[in-house]
Amino acid sequence: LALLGAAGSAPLECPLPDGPDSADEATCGLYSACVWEQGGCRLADRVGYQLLEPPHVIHTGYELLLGRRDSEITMFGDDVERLTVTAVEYDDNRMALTYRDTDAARYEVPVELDVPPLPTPPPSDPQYAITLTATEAGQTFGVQVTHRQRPVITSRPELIYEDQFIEATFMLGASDLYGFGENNHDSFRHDLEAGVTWPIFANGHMPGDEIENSYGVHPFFLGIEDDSGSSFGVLILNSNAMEYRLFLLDGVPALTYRTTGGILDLYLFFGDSPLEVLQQYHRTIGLPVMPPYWGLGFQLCRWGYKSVQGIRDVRQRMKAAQIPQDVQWADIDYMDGSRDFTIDPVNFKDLPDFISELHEEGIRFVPIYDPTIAADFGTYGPADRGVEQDVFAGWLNSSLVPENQCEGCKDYIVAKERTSAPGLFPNFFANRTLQWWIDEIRRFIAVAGGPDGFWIDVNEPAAINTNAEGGLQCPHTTLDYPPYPTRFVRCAFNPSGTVADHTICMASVHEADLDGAATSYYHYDVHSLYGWSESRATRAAVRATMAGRRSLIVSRSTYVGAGRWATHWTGDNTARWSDMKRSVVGILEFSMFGFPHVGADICGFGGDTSEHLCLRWMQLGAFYPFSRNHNAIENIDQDPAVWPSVAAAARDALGLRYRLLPYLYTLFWRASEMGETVTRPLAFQFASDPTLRGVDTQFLWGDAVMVAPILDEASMTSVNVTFPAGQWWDLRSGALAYDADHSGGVLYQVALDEMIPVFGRGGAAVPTQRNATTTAASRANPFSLAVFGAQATGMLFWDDGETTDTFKDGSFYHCLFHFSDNTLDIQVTHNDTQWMPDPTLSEISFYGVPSEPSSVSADGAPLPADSVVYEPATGMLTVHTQLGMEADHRVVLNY
Ligand code: MIG
Repeated sequence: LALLGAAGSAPLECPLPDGPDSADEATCGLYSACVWEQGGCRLADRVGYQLLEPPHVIHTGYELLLGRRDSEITMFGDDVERLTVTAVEYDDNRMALTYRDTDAARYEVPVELDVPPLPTPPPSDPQYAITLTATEAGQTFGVQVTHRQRPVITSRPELIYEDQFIEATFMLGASDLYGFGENNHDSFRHDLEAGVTWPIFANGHMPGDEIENSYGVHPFFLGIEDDSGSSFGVLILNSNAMEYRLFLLDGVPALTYRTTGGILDLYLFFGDSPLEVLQQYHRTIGLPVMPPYWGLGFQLCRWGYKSVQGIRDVRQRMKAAQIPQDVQWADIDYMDGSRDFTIDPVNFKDLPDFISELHEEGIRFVPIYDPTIAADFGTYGPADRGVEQDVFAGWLNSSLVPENQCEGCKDYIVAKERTSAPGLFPNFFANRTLQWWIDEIRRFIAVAGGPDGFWIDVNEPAAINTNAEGGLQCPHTTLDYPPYPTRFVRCAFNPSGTVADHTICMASVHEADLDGAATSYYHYDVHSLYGWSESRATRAAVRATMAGRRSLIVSRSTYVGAGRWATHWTGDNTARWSDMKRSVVGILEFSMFGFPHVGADICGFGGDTSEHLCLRWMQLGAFYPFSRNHNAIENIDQDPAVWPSVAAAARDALGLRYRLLPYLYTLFWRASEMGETVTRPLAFQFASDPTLRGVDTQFLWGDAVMVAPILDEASMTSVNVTFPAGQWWDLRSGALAYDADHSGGVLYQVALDEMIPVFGRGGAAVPTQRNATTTAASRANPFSLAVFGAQATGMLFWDDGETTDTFKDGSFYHCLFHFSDNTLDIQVTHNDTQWMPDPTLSEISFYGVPSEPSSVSADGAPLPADSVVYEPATGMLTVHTQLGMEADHRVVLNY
């Protein structure tokens, strides 16, 4: 409680709509909640709420009734007079703190969280405790949550809760803070000294170098509290335009959170490590979808293929260069007039034939879909059927409908995207729209004989001419012109300076009935859920049309929980070294957000790439969980077969990726069943080493494989690798690279024709498979195992790689590896091997064997001497075996 008092003293900045730089005495004087003091515009002390009656203790926490401290002062008016705050303890690791208007219903995010239904029994041994600073009527409200006695969240009294503006500041018990997005962060850990205010609101603009809000919305952050790695996470479940600022307030880490609607709804997660917190978070928002095995293969795309023959040519040179490829993509080029569900009748007329050619080779095809439906009535079925079934988003009321907006467009909202005609926007919140979307996809599959996956683009949703000169002007309601429009409107890329820049008007409406009760949403509230709703509809279409196949849905705009249905790529980066570096931050953040299958456009989307950049980027991208090279129209070709040097680098790096796929796939299974992460920062895996907290130029796959990419043009042939304590082996040479009980750095020279360093961690046993140029072929190979160090553990999960619910239905294989005392045990826990064309463990590599064993035996029988190879220089022992994987085995190194 003492801490609360201290935290309460430093003044808070007043939220001026034009930003802190607009602060002057006159502007400050416009707001009765603000005071001009010492040359700054501060929030008045009287801002906030007080208890109206003593707290009610409910069996899962508290219920509190609050009233305003001073009803004479306001920021933007329409203050909520009475608030009901509930503190709910769900279980030992999770609780919620929810602030609602006592007297009126407000919009709440329609995303269901997986928390126990109330009333839930009180948790037996919560890691956290809630303390209230006020207990008597009339006292100023404050709440503090401690995690194992340490205060981690302490509310400041100056809470503002108005119709279109909510602001809350919390003091935080951690200075290593990560998360919040989607933003183009340059570093993974937040820089509290810089204390930047970042907007969050779905936006389709190409990310640049300024402070920007990007495609998706994830109001989730995590703090590591101390040297033990003890951590907490916070989800602020809200979907309105918002902003956050992580900064130092009188030297103490703090968060100021502002949103423009909805409610203030905090979910708190606690764990002994960051990974535990993320597991709690992923379980709560919905476990990520399991990608098909082929989705882990290399994927090739570009915008600007001129014809089917153009794609065939690229495919040919990929094959000639023997570069692995599992998926061929097609951008809007294949469409007729950029319209969904059509095929260009001239240049892409043989697309269906091409899709079957790909299938014969074991390659998959993923085309793009835009949400916008061209208003080409009479000649374009999807639009006609859409109007007939009333699937498009309309206006708040008919008085807002612009005159003559387009013939046959009824009262729908019309905006321009890339289609030849004005575009209509499907309202994916309605069941009838889902049915229409499923039907259109089914019709397209019938014509094209594919696709295997769905690339759902520009679903922020993007509309290029809204509020632009000569474009559609949104009506002047408080929805499109809210009193506090957030920092978004001041972003460099927001030329109109409005909330609806580059998207549809906030005054449009979505009728909704997906979860039973019919309601309708203003676009203002659900704008950032548009990609979420399209992901959900597309997943429904996959279920309805693809007979139990997982498929792959890759969405540009995402929201909390959409990882259940779709995966993500980080959008329109630029072919620059700085964007390559930033991509590591992006994939680490999306793994936090529950999107383990994520990657950036390899070699860069915008602008021409260069041979060296593309070479290093192919090497890094070979270790993106979602590995796709993609390029914008009019840029030079950048598929990896273009340059012999890049082709060689791609063969090597993707070769290693394909060898490691059984391990990577097992990680994806663990993510989709247990909420684990696939790609991890060193800070989260080795959380008790505070020196690793800022490392964001390297990453891990699970806990066993560490990738150290080359990210700097200035040092294109060297990289300083940070090693966490322990033993690490260089997978390129098999040599021991690091062995210490503390972390440290080692400088590596990496010539342009050498692969970036990738390491195996001492203590890990990693299942692998001989690589091939497709996963269809690599899956047919026997398995291998890499055992790092004198003691190691690991596991393998395997199934058909293709159909849904294999784990639930028991159609899978699973085994455990355990090595110690020179004895390797392979223990089969579920022995359905029918999906393994060759269920044999044919090679085991032991890294770090100090001396040559006299013999090696398998299941008690010595192996022939020529099947055991020992390299004294590296200490690597390779054992060739023929072990059937359906049964347990024991392999012993005899001395
Ligand atoms: O307005 O479909 O982010 O990957 O190539 C651009 C063309 C629309 C944006 C996507 C990008 C894609 C491009 N799209």
